[in-house]
Amino acid sequence: MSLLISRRSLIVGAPALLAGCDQVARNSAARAILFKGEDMHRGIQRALMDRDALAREFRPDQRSPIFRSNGTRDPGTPEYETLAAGKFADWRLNVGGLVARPLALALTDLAHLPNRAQITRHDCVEGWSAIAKWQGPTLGSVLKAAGLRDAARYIVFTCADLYGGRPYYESIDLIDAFHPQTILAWALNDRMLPIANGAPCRLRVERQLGYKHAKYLMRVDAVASLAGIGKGHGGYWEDNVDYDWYAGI
Ligand SMILES: Nc1nc2c(c(=O)[nH]1)N[C@H]1C(S)=C(S)[C@@H](COP(=O)(O)O)O[C@H]1N2
Ligand SMILES: [Mo]
Repeated sequence: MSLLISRRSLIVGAPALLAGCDQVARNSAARAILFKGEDMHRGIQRALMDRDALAREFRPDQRSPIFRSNGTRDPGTPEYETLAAGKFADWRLNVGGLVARPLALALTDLAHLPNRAQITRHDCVEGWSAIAKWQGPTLGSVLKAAGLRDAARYIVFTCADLYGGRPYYESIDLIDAFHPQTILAWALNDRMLPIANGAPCRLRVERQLGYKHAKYLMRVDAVASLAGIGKGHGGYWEDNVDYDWYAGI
């Protein structure tokens, strides 16, 4: 394992390629820690992929005429209805868990953090794709503001909706959390995120399949382990069906 990881770092870890990336997950020592405790299969799969590579970005004219919705199209709970009726002015994204400074961020706070806009292709496991422009603060900038504690290994996203009666949640590791294209999107194609697509804020984690892109975000928590969350497999589909936790594309 460690041999694979350090060889991979030698091949792709050229400093020029990594300029501007966060250091936390960008060296072999950090990777060795991140992979510790994971099963061999998962660790090797991830070690062999170029986790730092950027997802392809497209031109504005390549965008899909419509960006469809999938899964929950409206959480419809009384709490969510109240937030939506107030145009999400009272919504707060709570950032907590293994952080030094828990945060409660309003939409205006998200807009004032370092934002990134990107035109990317969304790939759903069910076999459809669509290209759209997304904008929001990088998750990395939010986590830096909160100050990750050393024990943090995963970021867990808690959503406002139940899908099929069960809470939707997702999780990613720190490599994806600090990937420069991983953003908390509040805008889709230059407009506020529609309810069907996860208003007021959803995750974009561009190197993974659609089900990882949690919509209707309410909480972002740093954790040391996924064991105590849901049924312990790290996400709605991972727990309730048998989808892979790491859905790399
Ligand atoms: N909270 C929540 N997030 C979710 C889902 C959901 O049902 N609830 N569906 C997932 C799936 S399977 C896909 S393909 C995308 C769809 O995003 P869209 O509705 O903007 O097309 O959201 C993902 N995130
Ligand atoms: Mo999906």
